[in-house]
Amino acid sequence: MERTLVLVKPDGVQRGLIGETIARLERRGLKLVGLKLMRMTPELSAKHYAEHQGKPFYKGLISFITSGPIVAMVWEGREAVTVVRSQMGATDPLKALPGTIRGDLALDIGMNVIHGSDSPARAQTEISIFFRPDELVEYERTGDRWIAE
Ligand code: D4T
Repeated sequence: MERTLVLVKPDGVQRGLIGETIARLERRGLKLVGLKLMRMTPELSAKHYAEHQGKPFYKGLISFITSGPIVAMVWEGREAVTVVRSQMGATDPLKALPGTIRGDLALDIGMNVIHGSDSPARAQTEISIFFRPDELVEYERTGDRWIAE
């Protein structure tokens, strides 16, 4: 089953949106298989956002993402990467549709509450940056047979 990395960014933690974010993904039917509250170090954030190095918003992005605790999670489900991306909404919350997390809960392109991996390959890399294999939990949920046939 596909897995994806999700972060509740420092703005989401400070605004009390951890529960809201988890609830939306959980209600959709995705399964939480890894979870930690942590603070990203400059080294970790440089690794995570390596593709943005050199871009005009890079310095601000690193300073924001390391400015307070985040919640890192791994969610599992059929097409989990695509499902989370569509539920997050567009990077710029002003362009995100109502009903999405960013479209309902954010206004700023930097402070946009949530991160989700943008491809299955990226998800694997990102999960390995944030979690050791033994921190991910495999389990069955009794309700799973009512989510997908
Ligand atoms: P993340 O990676 O946080 O899930 O966001 P996206 O996948 O939706 O968007 P991204 O990788 O293009 O951008 C990463 C991160 O940088 C911030 N950002 C982005 C910013 O502050 N200014 C900008 O112009 C852009 C493009 C927001 C998300």
